[in-house]
Amino acid sequence: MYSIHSPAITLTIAGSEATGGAGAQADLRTFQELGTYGTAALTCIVAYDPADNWNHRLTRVDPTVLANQLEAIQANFSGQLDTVKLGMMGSVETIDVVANALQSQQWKNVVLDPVLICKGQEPGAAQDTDEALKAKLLPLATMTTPNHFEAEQLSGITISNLADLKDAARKIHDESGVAVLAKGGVRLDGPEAVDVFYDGENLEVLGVAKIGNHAVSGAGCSLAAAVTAELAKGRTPLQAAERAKDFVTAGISQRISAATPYDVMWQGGLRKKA
Ligand code: PXL
Repeated sequence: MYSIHSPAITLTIAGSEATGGAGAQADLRTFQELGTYGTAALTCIVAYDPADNWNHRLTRVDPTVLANQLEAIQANFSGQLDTVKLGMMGSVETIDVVANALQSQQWKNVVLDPVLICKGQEPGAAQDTDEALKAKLLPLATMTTPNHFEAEQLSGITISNLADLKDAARKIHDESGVAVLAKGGVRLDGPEAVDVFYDGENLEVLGVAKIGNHAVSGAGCSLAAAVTAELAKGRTPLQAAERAKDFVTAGISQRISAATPYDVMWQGGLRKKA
């Protein structure tokens, strides 16, 4: 005997980060933890180089191979899949394939984590990709989750304090029409890790006590993935942002130690202890 189960279906279009701290691996763990059925289409493969200060070795997935993955996922869950998260893209060609896939069906929620650079990468290395992301994917998104650096890039505002972060969130929303969760994280001074949510109506400051002053790998990916899972389950963007923040805070407080210069967040942080 069997029964048909219908969890919300979630999709991440993201890079693989082999150690599992970030990228599709973190997204899938988050999707599962929050009770959705996660699928993933890979855009690129990142392998840190332990012999070169953990710099990123990036291999792009052939755009046709990405298109094939998306075709399979969309056909398999046709009528059930209406929520997608966009992570690291890796190239302009990838962005074109993703824009096509987004336009090929209706979506309720398109969450863009505007990954411009990863920890350890050189800023400015991929200017074309960053511009294509802003021009082609941001207009198709319903919500975006820029970190401090990405919010500065998208808004053109230098962010030194909470007022700047609010201005940046407002500007990104006003220019794109999407709901914005702009993350101050540990980058802004003060005892709290502060994020700003703005959707054109509500401007909410989400703050929690900082857990140390070190960035933790996977927090950005997991936050956007948690927002995605909560939206897929029918929460509003603000509710999804609040729940995602709780999820990440618990995961950072139960971090996993690693040889990289940053620890890794644990997606099981909200689980009840056995
Ligand atoms: O944290 C951003 C990020 C996203 N996606 C992939 C990554 C990283 C950073 O390392 O490797 C695949």
